[in-house]
Amino acid sequence: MKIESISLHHISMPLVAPFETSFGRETDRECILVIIKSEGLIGYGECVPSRDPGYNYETTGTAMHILKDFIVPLILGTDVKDAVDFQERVSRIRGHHLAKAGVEMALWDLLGKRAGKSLRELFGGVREKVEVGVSIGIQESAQSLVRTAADFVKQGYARVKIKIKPGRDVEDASAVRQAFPNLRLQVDANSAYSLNDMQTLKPLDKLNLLLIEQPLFEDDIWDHHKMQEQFETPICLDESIVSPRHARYAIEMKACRVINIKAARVGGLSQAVMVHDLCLENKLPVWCGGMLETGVGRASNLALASLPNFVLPGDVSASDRYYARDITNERFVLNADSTIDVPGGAGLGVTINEKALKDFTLLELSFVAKS
Ligand code: OSB
Ligand code: MG
Repeated sequence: MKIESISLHHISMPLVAPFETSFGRETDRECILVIIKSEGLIGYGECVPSRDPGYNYETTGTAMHILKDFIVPLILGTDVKDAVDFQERVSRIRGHHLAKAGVEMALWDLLGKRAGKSLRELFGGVREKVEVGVSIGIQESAQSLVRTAADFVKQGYARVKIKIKPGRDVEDASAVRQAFPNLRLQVDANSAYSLNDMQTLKPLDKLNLLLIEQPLFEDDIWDHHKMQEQFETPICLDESIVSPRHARYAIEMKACRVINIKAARVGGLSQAVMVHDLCLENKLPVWCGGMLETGVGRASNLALASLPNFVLPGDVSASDRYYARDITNERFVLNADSTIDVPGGAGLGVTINEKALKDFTLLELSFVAKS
């Protein structure tokens, strides 16, 4: 595919409610929309870093820099065959997986549109709707958390994840468990603890949780192995799995029993499929993580989650859980069985609301190939 032009839109969208994790609180979601034009087609991709380096080291600022100064020059005006070709070119750029993944997503959108196939078809997805849950940020108190959880359960979410941090862990999780004895419940610490905290966290093991997500350091795998040895509840890794190689390390070290797959974190959809396949071979269940995506990234997550080993509900909630107004014309809705439909149109299967995109854009950079 001849890459004729690339534009990068740094956007900021108001969330319907603030989202608080162990690393910070967001009221507006920043990300970068990548738009690539090629041979009469337009491909869209979403780079998901936030404004601040809380989840990992990338930010919208670092991603803009890596995109404009390194990734764009490697592909603009050239013929990019496929995702393998793209990954080979960007392999000389260390890290910056969220930046790379946004471009790969746009290339997949183009590949699908050219072939007249959805991403689900291109990846070999096996389901037309995927089971989803909701990720609830830290609330004012355990009582307000229970009220928020009750509201989402009433809306039809059959799986709830709550964010925890030191001082807001066992009490919060116990309160939700007490209010909902049979709810599929899990917690996510976003790297807020160390092995010294095991005694504090031990009561979580008695709450019948689906999993405990990323309790320890974001660059750690070995200590998670030590923690898993002491816990009955499966440990799930998010931040630590930054590539298929890291997934293999975690499996070999028995550092977790579940992996949360985010295409962005592992450097692109092609890498995410590799992590999926590796986990399938090793009988490790996976689920699709989320980064508060716009409709563009949400479509991508749904396509990925249609692969066979995504057997746990994903953090891919309905559009109205995040944004009153989105940049896609399509909005994703929750079905009565706690699922969301996988888009069936060519590529990502979404279209852009140009007016909304314009209103949310803070900065736009465009690059056109010399003909
Ligand atoms: O750790 O899974 C995470 C959001 C931003 C950054 C990290 C995480 C999250 C979520 C939200 O948990 C998932 C979603 O609903 O998109
Ligand atoms: Mg997480």
